[in-house]
Amino acid sequence: MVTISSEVERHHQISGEDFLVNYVNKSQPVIISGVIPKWDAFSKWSLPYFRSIAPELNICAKKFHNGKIARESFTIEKYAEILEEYEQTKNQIQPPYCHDIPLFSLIPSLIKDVQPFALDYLPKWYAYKWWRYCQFFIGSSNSLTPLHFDCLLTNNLFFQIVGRKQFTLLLSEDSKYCYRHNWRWFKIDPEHPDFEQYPLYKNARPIKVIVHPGDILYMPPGTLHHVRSLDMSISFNVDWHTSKSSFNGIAASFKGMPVKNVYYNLLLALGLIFKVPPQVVFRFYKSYLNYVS
Ligand SMILES: O=C(O)CCC(=O)C(=O)O
Ligand SMILES: [Fe+2]
Repeated sequence: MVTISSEVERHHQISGEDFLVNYVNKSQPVIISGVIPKWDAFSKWSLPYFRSIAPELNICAKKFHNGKIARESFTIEKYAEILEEYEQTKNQIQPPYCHDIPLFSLIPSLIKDVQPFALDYLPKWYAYKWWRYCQFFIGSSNSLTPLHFDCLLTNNLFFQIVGRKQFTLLLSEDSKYCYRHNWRWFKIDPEHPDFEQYPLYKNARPIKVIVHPGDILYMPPGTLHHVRSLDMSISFNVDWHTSKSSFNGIAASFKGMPVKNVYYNLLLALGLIFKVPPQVVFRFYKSYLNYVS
């Protein structure tokens, strides 16, 4: 069954081959439903659950303000308390957003809650300890990730577990209308665009989609996204390369990609193009998961 959701196709249970041929190879975003809803994560995961299994674990949360990011660290115990209070009262300042956390590596018991994992959609190279490439996003309703593309120009499979999120997507060819700064961030606020200050944005074609629990959203390399949590939310993604995107990720050194990012792309290209085993590559790639910029 195929339905169109404001220009992003929504499919029920497509095969790995279909996904590769019709979406990855054509750089088309897609939402895939019906693949993961049987995961135990849907009945188990919540912030109180994470608190019950790892109360003392320290997690880093971010505040995005005027193009700058401030970081603060909390125990899960404290973070759960802050979010609970916010969801009950909704009248205080927006809590910081726990963003890009490798939670499966920090709490390995969570890995069994996402079985069988959607490995058909990833290159085989990622199958070995795939959870090491997952980054979590945990936050209150109204949390916001401002407009950006993913910093290594990877593909992104985004798994929505708890709550809904509204994504505003812009395909990479529209980035020239969005006023880029600092490699991967953009000055446009797609929810309140200021056409006087940023007139080129009139030419852009933003696509709004709502991602629900059980959905997988695929974003091709370089897709701009602005993400608003509509509810308290738990999600995670896998940023991954094909051999072609890893090559493009290296070539992006000529388009202003920071040297450190090119280094991580070189490592991934060693795996995807030259078949260096993941056990070897990951030793050097690991630090990326705490870097992400
Ligand atoms: O969910 C979010 O707030 C941000 C997600 C994101 O930027 C990503 O998956 O790359
Ligand atoms: Fe992103």
